[in-house]
Amino acid sequence: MGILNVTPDSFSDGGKFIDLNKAVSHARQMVDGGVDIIDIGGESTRPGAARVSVDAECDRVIPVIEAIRTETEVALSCDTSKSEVMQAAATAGIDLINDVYALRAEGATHVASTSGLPVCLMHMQGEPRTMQGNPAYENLTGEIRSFFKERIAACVAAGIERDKLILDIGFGFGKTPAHNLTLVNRLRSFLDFNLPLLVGLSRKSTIGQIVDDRLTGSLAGGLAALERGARIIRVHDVAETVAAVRVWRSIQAERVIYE
Ligand code: 7PJ
Repeated sequence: MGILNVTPDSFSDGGKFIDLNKAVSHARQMVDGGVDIIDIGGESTRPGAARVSVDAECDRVIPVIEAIRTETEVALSCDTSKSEVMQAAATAGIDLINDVYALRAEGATHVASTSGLPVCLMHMQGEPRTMQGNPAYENLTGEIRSFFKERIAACVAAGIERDKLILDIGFGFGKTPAHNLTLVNRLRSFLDFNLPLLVGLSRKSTIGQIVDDRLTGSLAGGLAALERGARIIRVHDVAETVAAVRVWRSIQAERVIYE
């Protein structure tokens, strides 16, 4: 999954893709790099980021979704927590809802259910503005497992088919670096939900605390996640990730796939 930020204040892309032409050419570049899903987001969820109105978020993401949709078949997701944005994005032709708030916002389960789209449910302790204040867990994996159970039940109760759900530990969302790294290490303990696992650690501060070169660090982290059962990794650097994954997969398959 390649990240396409259309926020003027997102920490990594720093407003580079607020412009429609730039967003579309970034999308093309990801397609050329071998991306499977392009994740389009219009609200920064970095710690302390300002909230964005429904209209402002739609103004950012909907034209980008429509433009990319007309020129490529690649799967598109929308990174949003607002039901109105989910609805507009569904109408514009996305293939997946990616919600860091796990459909807890008013109306979100309803929109997801009626759209019939798959949904990624991410775990977050607290909310973006305050989540990095003092993240604390008595039982890290146990609490996240309970959260997933509760959200899966809420989604199923709202009419979303269970097999349309994807789970995400929420690397960096209300977690210390130690929590983040532990969760990737213990990713296998979430496999028994029998749902695809998504991990997003690309260029995040926990990676930056280990190494200066966040691209290389993200590649290593992404492979560690795949090795432990992640099915989707959410990344900024698509071509580099695809190359790394190709080598990992060749080893997995015990055969050379580049011939
Ligand atoms: C994630 C996300 C993540 C999912 C962001 C950033 C922050 N969606 N959206 N998982 N992170 N599913 O990219 O640094 O980890 S925004």
